[in-house]
Amino acid sequence: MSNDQPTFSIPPELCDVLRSARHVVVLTGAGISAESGVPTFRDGLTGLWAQYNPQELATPRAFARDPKLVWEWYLWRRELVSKVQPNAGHQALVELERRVPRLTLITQNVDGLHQRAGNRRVVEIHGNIMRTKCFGEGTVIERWEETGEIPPRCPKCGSMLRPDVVWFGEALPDQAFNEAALASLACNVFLSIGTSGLVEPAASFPLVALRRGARVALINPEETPLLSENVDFLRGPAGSILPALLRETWPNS
Ligand code: BJW
Repeated sequence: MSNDQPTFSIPPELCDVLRSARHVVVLTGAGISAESGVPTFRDGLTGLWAQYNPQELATPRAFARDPKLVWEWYLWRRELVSKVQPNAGHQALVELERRVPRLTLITQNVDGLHQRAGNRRVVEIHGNIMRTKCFGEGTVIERWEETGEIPPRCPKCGSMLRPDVVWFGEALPDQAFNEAALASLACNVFLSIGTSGLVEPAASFPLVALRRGARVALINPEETPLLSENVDFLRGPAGSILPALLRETWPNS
């Protein structure tokens, strides 16, 4: 075998539990979109944006201080996301949705790639980069006049417009949070995929599932704080691990 092959083994017990699960929860983070060419959040930015730290741009304070900078950063990311395609990891989750009686796909990603891959129900806990809302009133805005002002202004109240994403210090959308929290309490299997597990409240969802007796697996090339003796660690890129997990769980299809 060549050295650059990912090395991972999938515990047969995980496949058994997955095969008979009534409710599976998947939590995804930036790592699942990395193989599509979307930089992860904690990787340094490249090119024009190399000098900035994403964690310092994704805050209401950064937007209030320099709205033009933050708006242009999101414009750059919107363009990037619109040019990339879902990868084998995203596709495997579409297949998983077909295989299990109930799948709750919770994503921290704002790139919409799960929906573009074909997952029907996606719980977006950090919003969606393609939507825009009013910074003053929080309402989603679909059309506005391009006057050359950056950021553009809300046609209803004149406040600045901003992307409809959740920044540090902001509350998650109620419905998405409730759905994610309830599913974590009720599932039989929880797969945490491509997330550093550093950002709350998402980082707590697999711990809730673990405490309630679910089988929890971590899919990531790197160790994360979730790793413990009670968690299956499938070490490697999601685009290889997820198709292998499906093949080994449902070998005859
Ligand atoms: C691969 C791979 C491959 C690479 N395959 N894997 C409790 C304790 C301490 C702090 C807090 C707490 N509760 C709340 C906080 C504060 C804060 C927080 O968590 N801070 C931490 C930094 C400590 N949380 C919040 O502020 C949240 N709000 C909140 O809790 O509100 C409470 C409230 C209630 C009522 C009123 C007001 C407030 C909001 C968090 C919002 C996070 N937003 C962002 C930006 C979204 C918009 C945007 O994209 O611009 O979400 S931050 C950023 O981090 C983004 C991500 O979704 C999120 C998570 O990152 P993720 O996905 O894990 O990415 P990375 O880059 O960290 O990791 C990538 C991983 O992939 C790595 O592990 C790689 O190894 C792996 N990987 N290639 C698989 N091929």
